Amino acid sequence: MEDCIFCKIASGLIPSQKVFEDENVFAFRDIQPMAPTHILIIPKVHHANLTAMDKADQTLGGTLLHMANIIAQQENLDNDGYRIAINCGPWGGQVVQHVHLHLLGGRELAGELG
Ligand code: DGP
Repeated sequence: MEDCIFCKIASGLIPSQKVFEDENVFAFRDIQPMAPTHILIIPKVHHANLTAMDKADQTLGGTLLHMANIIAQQENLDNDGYRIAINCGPWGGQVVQHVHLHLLGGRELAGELG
């Protein structure tokens, strides 16, 4: 999508600290990290948010979750633990309108889910 910042990051138009890339998924470090490790995992195809994904996108959703698991292990987060979050819509705190998983770790996490 033309005006989407995460589409531009996934296509390399905007630079990022890339962590992982394959044909479907792109992962990069968050520009405003909330934890020592804060990685965003996105599909290359544009979906504005989780609500915009439907039954046909189930496999993609599973792929994103699987990649979060793999990246968490690569970043050595799996032993102490980590958090995966998806913000959806204004009350969910979503700012960028391209579906993304936050992978947070490297410290003990508290907050509303803690
Ligand atoms: P959310 O609130 O769930 O939409 O989170 C959006 C996240 O995206 C937020 O933690 C900051 C991050 N972010 C926004 N713009 C950029 C960018 O240009 N580069 C990187 N690496 N991260 C960005």
